Amino acid sequence: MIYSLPFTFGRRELDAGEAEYAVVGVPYDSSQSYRSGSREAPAAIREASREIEDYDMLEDFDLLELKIADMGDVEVSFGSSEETRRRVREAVGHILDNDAVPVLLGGEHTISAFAVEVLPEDTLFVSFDAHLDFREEYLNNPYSHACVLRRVAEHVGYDNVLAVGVRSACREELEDARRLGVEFIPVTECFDLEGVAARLAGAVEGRRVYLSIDMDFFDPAEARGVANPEPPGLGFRDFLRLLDSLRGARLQCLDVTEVVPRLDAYTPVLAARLIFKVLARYKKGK
Ligand SMILES: [Mn+2]
Repeated sequence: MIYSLPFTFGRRELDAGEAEYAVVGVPYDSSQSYRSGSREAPAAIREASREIEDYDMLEDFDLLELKIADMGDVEVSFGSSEETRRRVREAVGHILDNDAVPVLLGGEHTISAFAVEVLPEDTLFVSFDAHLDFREEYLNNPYSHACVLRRVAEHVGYDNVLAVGVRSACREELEDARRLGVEFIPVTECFDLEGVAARLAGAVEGRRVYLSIDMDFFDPAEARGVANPEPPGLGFRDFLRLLDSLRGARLQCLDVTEVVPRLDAYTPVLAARLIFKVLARYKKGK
């Protein structure tokens, strides 16, 4: 072969109709309030994914067993969040209609609120995130990334969201979350890994799960290239332990958000590896 192909996730060339997992980039970062640039993340995560070995030695698993199609990016409508929201819904709906699991590359965390709207209302939304993101609105914008958990909860129900690793919230959103019965696990409780793993396993068993990973869940020492870094967080090894506890879930959708590649060249590598780990563990568990 003389020519290299355009970057696809993991160098995959599968058609959507044959895929179990469909990767879609959503280069949307219009509401990022501190360090912007996550619109560059889908390309950076794809580039990193090309360099990951097909055989995962630690999992004893051939990643080529994962039938992945790369659909490309949703064409973001800059200036119209409403139009972008409509396009994300359409893209995710199309993948679900084809019986594949959408794997969304953010973009900012807001994309989860767009995507979840086409998932069944009894879906459990499990978010790994440093932030509670439960504001009614932020800077007059109800679709700010600081409001994502609230928008999601309005669709799936307040008792169908679970935020893990939280360490940043304003007093008002904390009170709202408690009053409305939203379950969240502060990062301090996550330091007891075995305890939180058992709690997660119980929460997700047999449930349809939307797994949303905001990369600021990790300690900034491991993931520096994020929009709103928030120490202290957990490490990748800890995350892998928690991932084991999610085996009983039925994965409906996965997203990885808030990577800002220009701030750090490693964070997209971590994001790409993490996606393969999630899919490999689920595939092995089947
Ligand atoms: Mn966050």
